Amino acid sequence: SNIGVIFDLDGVIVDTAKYHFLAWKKLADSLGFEFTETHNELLKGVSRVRSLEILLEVGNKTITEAQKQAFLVSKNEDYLEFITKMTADEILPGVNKLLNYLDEAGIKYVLGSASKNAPLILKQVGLYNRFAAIVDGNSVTKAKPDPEVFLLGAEKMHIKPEHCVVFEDAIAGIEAAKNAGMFAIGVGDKKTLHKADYNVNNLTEISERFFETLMTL
Ligand code: B16
Ligand code: MG
Repeated sequence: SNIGVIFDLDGVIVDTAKYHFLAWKKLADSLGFEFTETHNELLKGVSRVRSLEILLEVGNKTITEAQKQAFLVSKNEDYLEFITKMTADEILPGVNKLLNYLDEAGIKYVLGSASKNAPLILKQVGLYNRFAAIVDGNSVTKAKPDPEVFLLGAEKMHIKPEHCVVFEDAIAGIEAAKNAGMFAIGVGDKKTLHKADYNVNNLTEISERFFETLMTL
């Protein structure tokens, strides 16, 4: 096939945002300020380090570099406690069906996530071996909205960026896809993701016809 697909992880394949929230909230609690689900929206698609910076801005806290490193480690330990309990039941609606269709149609797909825990999460839910490649927070130096993660994904598939379709739930991710010159599909709130080329609420809304049409473009 002449097209390739790149999937974001959190918010597209699984909902790990709820676990990030619980782990960040625990840190905020220990520092004595409130951290809400609304605040958590700001962290979606954003790197771990940047997430901590945003959290500290919310709490109006300044800390030392050493403390920062320690908080990043402890937050991830708390997060991993949730992640290591994940099962295939947590794969979001429409994902398995779409991957099956892509396999049948011979359309390549890779993961393009900011998470350094992406391989572990995919193993937990049994999807690790399905992707042609996993491009994640360990393989890139620049975070979304920089296009690096998606350009690397395209390279792994040997598909030109303009022939790649990206599924993303975060504003920074949609921007990254557009910066890469790709077709961006926003998964989630249409108003929030208005920069996307196409919008769906979840992957059950992507039909086979949709890809057949894309391939003829
Ligand atoms: P980690 P995605 C992102 O995943 C999350 O949306 C974001 O909230 C998180 O801070 C980031 O991964 C880094 O995750 O701490 O596991 O390295 O949406 O890019 O798949
Ligand atoms: Mg995401």
